[in-house]
Amino acid sequence: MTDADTSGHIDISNSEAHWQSAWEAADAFKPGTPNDPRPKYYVLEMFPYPSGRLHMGHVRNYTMGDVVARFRRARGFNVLHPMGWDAFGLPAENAAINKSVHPAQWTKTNIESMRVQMKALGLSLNWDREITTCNVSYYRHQQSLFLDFLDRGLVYRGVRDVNWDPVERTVLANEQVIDGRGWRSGAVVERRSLAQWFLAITKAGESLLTSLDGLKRWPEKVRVMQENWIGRSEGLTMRFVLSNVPPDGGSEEDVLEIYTTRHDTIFGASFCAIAPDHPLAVRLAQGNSGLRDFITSCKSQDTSEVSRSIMEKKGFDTGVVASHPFNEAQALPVYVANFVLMDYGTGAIFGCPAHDQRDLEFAHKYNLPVLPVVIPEGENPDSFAIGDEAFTGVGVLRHSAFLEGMTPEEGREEIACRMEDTGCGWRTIHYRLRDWGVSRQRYWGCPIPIIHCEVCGIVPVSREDLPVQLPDDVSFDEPGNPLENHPTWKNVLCSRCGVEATRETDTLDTFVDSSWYFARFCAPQSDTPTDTEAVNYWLPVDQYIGGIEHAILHLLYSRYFTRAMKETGHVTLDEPFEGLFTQGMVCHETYQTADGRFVEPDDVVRREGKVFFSDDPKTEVTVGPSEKMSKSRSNIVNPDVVVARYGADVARWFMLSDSPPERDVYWTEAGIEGAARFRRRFWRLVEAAGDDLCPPESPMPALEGEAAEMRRAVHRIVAAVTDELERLRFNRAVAHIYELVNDVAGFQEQGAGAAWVRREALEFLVKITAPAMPHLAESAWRALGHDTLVALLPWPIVDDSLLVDNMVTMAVQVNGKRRSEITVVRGASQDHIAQEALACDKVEKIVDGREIRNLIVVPDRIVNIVV
Ligand code: ANZ
Ligand code: ZN
Repeated sequence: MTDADTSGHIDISNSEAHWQSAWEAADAFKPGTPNDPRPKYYVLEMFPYPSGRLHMGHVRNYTMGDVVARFRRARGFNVLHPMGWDAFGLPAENAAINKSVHPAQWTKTNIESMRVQMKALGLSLNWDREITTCNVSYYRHQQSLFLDFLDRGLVYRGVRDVNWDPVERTVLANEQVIDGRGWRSGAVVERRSLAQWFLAITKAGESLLTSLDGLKRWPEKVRVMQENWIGRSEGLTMRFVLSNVPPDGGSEEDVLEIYTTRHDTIFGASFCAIAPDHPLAVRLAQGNSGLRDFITSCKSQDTSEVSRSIMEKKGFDTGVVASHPFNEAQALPVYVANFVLMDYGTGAIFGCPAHDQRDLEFAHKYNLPVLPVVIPEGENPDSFAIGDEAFTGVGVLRHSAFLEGMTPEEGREEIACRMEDTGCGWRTIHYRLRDWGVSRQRYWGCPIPIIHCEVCGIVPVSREDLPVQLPDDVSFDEPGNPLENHPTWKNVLCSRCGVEATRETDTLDTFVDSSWYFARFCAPQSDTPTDTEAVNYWLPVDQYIGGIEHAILHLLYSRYFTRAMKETGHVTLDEPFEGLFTQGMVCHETYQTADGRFVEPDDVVRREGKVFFSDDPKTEVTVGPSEKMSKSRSNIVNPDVVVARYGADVARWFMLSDSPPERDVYWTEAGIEGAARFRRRFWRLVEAAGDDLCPPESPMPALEGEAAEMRRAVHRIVAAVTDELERLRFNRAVAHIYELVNDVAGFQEQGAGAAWVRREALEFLVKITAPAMPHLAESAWRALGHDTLVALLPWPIVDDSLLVDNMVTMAVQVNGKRRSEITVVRGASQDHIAQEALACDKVEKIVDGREIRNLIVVPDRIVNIVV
């Protein structure tokens, strides 16, 4: 082991690896059992997808988690800090197609290299709990959870439209559809209805919404995003009587049920519209080829929220009319319209163009009346007109019969009451949240443990036949799902009746894999999905840390899954993550040549304030703004290179020091150099102190003067760092550590007291720096004459009595008039205070050599001088 040469440099590569093996040998990060007397603390970073390489975002995320883990351990907690791999998913299949490597092999190789990278960062992880979601030892339990959910009705089979790539013969995720075409084939994507598996998340909508309030240690913005995603809407379902419906053999009364949240605008209604797949539309299309064509044309459109708001609103007048519920004389034409969705509300609306932008665009296109009924304060109801923009603000209801003069809210109440009285309408609650479709027509995912039997229908695989293992021998040469094309895997005997049947070839959405891994980490070897004692002890996760990009889906799914696991007896809580922290991104400047090509940071050189392309030093490059590091912008800094050059501690330090953890951090050469300088300075400080320290564990001598002051400062800084780390304000903790280094460097006192205080200061400094720069801390601890590991030591104990402010400010009066003030040590002698008071410039001037007739000291408050 070579900690340092005489020049103050540390042999980074050797000493970091050395300490990593020392920690491992000492089992330093192994959590205690549920019987441990210490309070538990579960800290978790969102586990990575094994893409093959860590990026700086990972480094930032895991460094923060590691600081929390090391800090909590030192503070006396029993800490669980595990790591694993979210290992199923598309990129592995793409690699199989493009590079002819089996997804399992590709994934395994990637995991191995990323694990090496993580270990080099010195993360204090419980590697013996590692979980890999593509291992059958994990997904077998997921299959049994699926069956438990199925038994409880939490899983069901339904039909939903999917994006179908006719060339690849596969279903595409929304993100894989670019401008209506398959991302790889370029083929025009079709919509197809497929039977799929769903998790009934909407049933938990209310609970998922109301519990958000209790998540006090979650960022406000994440709670708001989840709230919007769940999208609770309180409205009214109304029945409209239809006429002019072509006879179709049915005898039911023809009514249309619509859903609205703006029933106050009912007197501004000018049409009704139904979704292209509404049963009435389907029925009417049977005898109407024009309508049939229109419906088909709607099928090819994307139904995302954004595209629906910007796409052209189109409709087809069915000829059917609906009578206005409060004005039978008014007949509203019924359209089939492309902006009405079947799976929201009732799939039918009444349109009020004056107060809804989509309805307005529709009305303009089909020349429907635009009648404003909500009139803004101060406008004349008879002249107020709507142009290209609907009025969605508040105002007073006009042209509205019995609602005349009411506020919109009063109007809604009145309409709701009247409709409920007549039975023509009822109050309804809808959620924007959709049930979670978990079927993926993919190979590289957890097989869904279901058999399709012609006799019995859908048959769950019996428990004793679990796991359903993915076959290894698959071919990616043909388009489509390799499980569909596999000659034998698919064919099984029905476990109920014994006839030949087929397996479900869909696999589970990888979001399922990541919806319960945090529970599995509590007892990763358990032969049931969770171990009751372990989950009851470790859950909830005390601090979860990850990117804001997971603010909605992953977190919502995990919250739902936890509820479903509770219902099926696998856990006893609803909310899996007590504290959530979302860190900012790692950004870097971008460099572009004149022809628009992005150049990597390593390929530019700076000269005379300009930046050039290093391959061709005459070519100047344009420096663009700092943006999230990404391949497409070529502004990535490779963690391996940074760690090799500066060491893990420096990378970690920079990640923590430069900006608040929730904000983006801008990677700069100057920044990382600054971190490296600080590390050297720290080390020199420890080395240089050598002879000026008392021996370790010496008793504290009596302290006074500068030494006592220094000790006070040290304790105050340690208290501040403790507080900042409690609140995850890493950059502020770093700032305090800088301050302490400066204080220690500037402390030049000699003598027994100073030697003792200096040692205490350095030892505290080492311990409070250890969470961020754990390797440096160990080396420094050795240099201070110890042979223990900092990783196993408790946090410094702050002497609270040193934190109370010791100085007191007193006013100085001369002849009853306040003239000045002095700051003295609390409890200072009367003589000392008198001297200080008389020595003030102002006081001296006023006294001006006159005789002091009286001088009264009111301790800690005031000095009265009479001349
Ligand atoms: C009449 C009306 C008048 C509406 C007005 C809005 C403004 P939230 O709040 O998000 O729940 N709507 C209802 N079902 C729909 C569907 N399946 N497809 C498309 N739009 C639908 O939105 C409720 C409003 O969205 C409803 O209130 C309805 O239009 C529309 F000045 O009814 B409203
Ligand atoms: Zn059967």
